[in-house]
This record gives sequence, structure tokens and C-alpha cells, in this order.
Amino acid sequence: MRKALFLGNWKMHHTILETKSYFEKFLRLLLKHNFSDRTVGIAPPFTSLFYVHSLLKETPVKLCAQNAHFEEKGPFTGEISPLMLKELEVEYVILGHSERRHLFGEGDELIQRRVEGVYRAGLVPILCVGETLNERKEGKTFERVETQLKKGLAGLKEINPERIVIAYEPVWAIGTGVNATPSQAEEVHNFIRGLLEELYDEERAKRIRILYGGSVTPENVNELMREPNIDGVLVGGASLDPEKFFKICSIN
Ligand code: G2H
Repeated sequence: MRKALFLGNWKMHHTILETKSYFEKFLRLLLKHNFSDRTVGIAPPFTSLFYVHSLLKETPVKLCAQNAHFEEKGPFTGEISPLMLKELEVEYVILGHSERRHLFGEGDELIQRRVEGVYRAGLVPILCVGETLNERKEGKTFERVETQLKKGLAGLKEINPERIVIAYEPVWAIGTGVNATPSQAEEVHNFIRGLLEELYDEERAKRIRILYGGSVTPENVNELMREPNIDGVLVGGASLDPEKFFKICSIN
């Protein structure tokens, strides 16, 4: 019912030159396989989107973006609009990533507007949620995730479940080499599924994909993906190496 989604989030890595050699290797590996049962995508930095768009044109790999503004255009220095992303056939947009929340001060209200703007422009928002280490230690994981999810989706009363993705990324697992165990992740994913049922209905909640992100590697992806409510992965560090990312995308 839910097609698995494997997304690479390059963050602020790879120049255009590095991107060229990455895709030479990655596409050579990927195009030998028939991956009709899954979706693979990569979110490069904005400066490479135009170039990566041309590389991915005849391939099944989806082009993704790492953020977007909610307006089509206007005086918003440093921002990129959903319309500009659509022109490059970007399909998925990561929003509310913990680095945006914690390093750049993005709050739930701004993230909600971004999610709504991106959805209404016809792109697929990937709303990221996740607790910090302190919140987990204080037993506030569910409370934190519930607030971020409900606020993030507040502008979308009616949704097409295929056109929204949630990513659970515990902050303590991001780039630390310490991933959530499959059961820790599944517990939160199952909780998120329940919240989606409350917000929408059972049928739609069942169709929304919930990704796990935080130190995913070729070594731990299999056991994470075996959990019933983990529908894919958002991969940072390990997606920077074409061979590692291919290994992650090609699990059985
Ligand atoms: C979490 C993840 C990708 P990493 O940010 O979104 O990064 O896999 O490096 O922990």
C-alpha cells in the first residue's frame, strides 16, 4: 500500500564538480536495476538543482529540495519559492529539518506555512519531526512529536495522503552515528500513524509514508525497514557516497 521511499539529503555538501562524478557512479549502479517497487530521490544543495535536473531527466530518480518558502515570489532575500522548484521538476521538499529548527531558528509556525505553501504548489512536503536528547530523557518524546506534527499540518485540513510525507528524525540520532533502534523508531512511527488517523482518518493515515532519519547506514537500514510503520529512510551522511547510498536503496 505504501511505496518505500529512499531519500538522500546532501545538506551543504558536494560542489557541482563533485556532483558530476557522484551521479556517474550512482546512476551506473542504479540503472542496472528495476526499482519499480520503491522511490529513490536526492536533495542536493540549491546551487546544483538545475544541473542535477538535467542529469536525472531520463531516470527514475526524483529530484528533491532541502527547503522552500511558502510564497510564489516576493521580497524574501535568500529564499527559494515552490514555483522555482516546480520549474525544475522537483517533487519532494524537506521541511522543518532539525538543522533548520535548531541552527536557523525555524519555529512550528513558519514550518507550517512552508508545508502548506509547498503542498498547495503541487509539490510533496516532507515534514520532519523529532525530539532532542533532553526531551527523550525527560519522557517528552511523544509530546514533542505531537506538537510538531499537529502544528506542521495545521494548514492542511484536507489532504491527498500520497502527497505528504512525515520524517521522524530524533535530534540525538542526526549525524551522531547513533541511530534509534528499530523498536525505538517503530514506537514513534506507530504513534505518528495514530495521530494522522486522528487528524484525517484511518484510510488516509494508512497511506501516508513515514520515514526514519538519523544515522542510517547500509548496515542498519535492513532492520529499520523491517518495522511495519517505517516506510523509508531519509539519509544524510551515508547518502554522500554513491556506493553506500546505492546499497541503502537496493535492500531487499
Ligand atoms: C538526519 C539525516 C538526514 P544523517 O538529518 O536527514 O542525517 O543520516 O547524517 O544522520
